Amino acid sequence: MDSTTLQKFLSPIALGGLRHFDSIGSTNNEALAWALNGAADFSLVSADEQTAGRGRSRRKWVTPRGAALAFSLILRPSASESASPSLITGLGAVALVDALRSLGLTAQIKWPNDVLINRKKVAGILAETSWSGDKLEAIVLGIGVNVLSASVPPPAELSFPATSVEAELGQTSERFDLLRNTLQLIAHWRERLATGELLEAWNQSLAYKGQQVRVWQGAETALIGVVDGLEADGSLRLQVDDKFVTVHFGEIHLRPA
Ligand code: BT5
Repeated sequence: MDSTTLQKFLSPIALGGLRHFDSIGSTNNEALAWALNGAADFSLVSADEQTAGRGRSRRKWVTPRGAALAFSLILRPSASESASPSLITGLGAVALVDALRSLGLTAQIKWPNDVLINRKKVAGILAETSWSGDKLEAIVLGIGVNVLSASVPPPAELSFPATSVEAELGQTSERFDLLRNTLQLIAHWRERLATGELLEAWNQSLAYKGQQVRVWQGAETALIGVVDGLEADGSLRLQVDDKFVTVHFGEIHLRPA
């Protein structure tokens, strides 16, 4: 879809602006640069292909041409969003889970930033912040979704099993319908961020609830505990033996134990 057609297709959504690329390095990089140059709230960068898509800690995110969704939304944070920027990852995840549900798929959120279907990763979220001194100027919410089977990287490139919407549905679906629906749901849940409803929905879709997981940060020894739920700022609460431990956002890995 070219830029003009996409603009029209997304017209029911109050976007601050739109930049759509056939191919780009990373939509998050473009969005961060645009945010520095005055992008309005809810401006969108999307691409048919990323050649340098990023996950956390500069890990690679694979987006082959025409097979996936790769987009980044620029949010100019309100006071409550500035107070809890970590909820923005949950905002993207909950919206996507809802959008997938409307396709008939049950997805879960593997804390902190993966969306799973049948225990396989269908999407990854990368929320990044842009600061001016101690003022949070913008949050870039980057989302990559494997839509067609061709978007799933070979197992050798993966640290966790992956899937696509097509593989899980057993049929193809229209990428841009999913994009429009997800953006509408992001706008919907954004209004419910400060009320606690977003956190409740995130909690409800949390993967491994009541199950034992291993969580580790960098090279630290893994913490083994049972997933209990989320704290008010989106941190993960684990039950470790007879006490609760809060795991904060950061360079975290979580796996079923
Ligand atoms: C993520 O990081 O899962 C966040 C991915 C965010 C991608 C979006 S696309 C739009 C925007 N622009 C960007 O440049 N990024 C965002 P992390 O949890 O660190 O997971 C990265 C790991 O996922 C890699 O090390 C691979 O093992 C795996 N991976 C890479 N591509 C994948 C894919 N298409 N499907 C499933 N897993 C993948």
